[in-house]
Amino acid sequence: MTSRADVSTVKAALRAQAIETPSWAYGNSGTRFKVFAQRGVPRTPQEKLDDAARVHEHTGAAPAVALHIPWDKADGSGGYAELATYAEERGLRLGAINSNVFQDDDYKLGSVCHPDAAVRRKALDHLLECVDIMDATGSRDLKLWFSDGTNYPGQDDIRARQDRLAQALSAVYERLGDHQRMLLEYKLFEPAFYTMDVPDWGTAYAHCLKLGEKAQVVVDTGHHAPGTNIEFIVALLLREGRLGGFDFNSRFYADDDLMAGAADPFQLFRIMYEVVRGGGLTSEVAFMLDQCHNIEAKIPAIIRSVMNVQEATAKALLVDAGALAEAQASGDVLAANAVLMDAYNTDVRPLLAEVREERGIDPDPVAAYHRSGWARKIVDERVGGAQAGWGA
Ligand code: PSV
Ligand code: MN
Ligand code: MN
Repeated sequence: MTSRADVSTVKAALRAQAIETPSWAYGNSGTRFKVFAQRGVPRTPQEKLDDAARVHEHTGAAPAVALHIPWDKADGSGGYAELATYAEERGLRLGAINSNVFQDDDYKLGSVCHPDAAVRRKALDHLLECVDIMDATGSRDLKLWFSDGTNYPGQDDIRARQDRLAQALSAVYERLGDHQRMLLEYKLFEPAFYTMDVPDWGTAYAHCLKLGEKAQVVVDTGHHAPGTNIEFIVALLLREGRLGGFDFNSRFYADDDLMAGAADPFQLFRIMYEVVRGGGLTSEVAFMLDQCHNIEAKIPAIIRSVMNVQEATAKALLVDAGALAEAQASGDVLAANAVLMDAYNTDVRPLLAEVREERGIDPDPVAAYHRSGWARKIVDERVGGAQAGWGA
């Protein structure tokens, strides 16, 4: 007896999936060598939301936009509440608030792990301000990524830095409202090259465990050593109830921030299979993109990324769970692997086209975007684009 998921269940799950896009992906970005500025990019947080609304219109699957503070500062009269209303009027909501304690000169030796208490205080104040912003925007998630670390053995005390980190996290945790969460992101290396203070999922998990259930780990797919089995991490965190979300992107070498599913669609499928298997296809797991489009057009690249996540999800949903369980129980290694590969090798594009048509969307979102004339309109109307944040 097999139990291949029926098409209507798969379609319902695909219709329910929401992928959050990052405000910074709409702006200009680049490497430390050069930012190739594109014409027509947003100059304000509002214009980023205008572009995000196009992505949602053409995919039906990108209703939330993550902000990065202070790149998306909204300190005008209506402030962040007004920005939230602006989003709502465009069929969007504001998603995770990303803190930024990595761009000031003060943070040369770290932020919340800095040896100087005054710098730690400044960083903590920013994190607390981010929770104030969440109150105004109605955002559920505070995303914490720390560039903190050291470059040389002996530069600072590894254990003391963990103590400082724990103190700051605990102060932020205490400030969270009942329905707010903190998502702690880890990164193997860069900008620090000897130790990062949150280098891996284990460190993030250990801190989250001590803090409580509102502290969850976020998996940025670009933040691992080559060859790391990310789906194992995902399976484990989900099993422990600590997978808060994803920052999806692709990497060939390190933190490349290319489009999700571009470098290794098979890995994305394996990750999404573990999500489905672990019951993680719910709003408790935030499916976010964290990408930079340095040389390609931004809006169609974000549409493509959303579609890539959808395709990996569709394939994961098509895995014949019954056949897989049977093969696994009987120790039939090849048959078990074949069940997974059958799902991965299914062309799900017609299925996703149907899902789009059923909700009144063009089955080909990229083509529909190109036909819409939006790309021309923003080049004509927007003069002088803003940087995504890096180097701004
Ligand atoms: C760090 O590399 C990171 O992935 C963090 O999520 C930051 O918030 C983001 O990049 C900024 O682009
Ligand atoms: Mn990230
Ligand atoms: Mn990153």
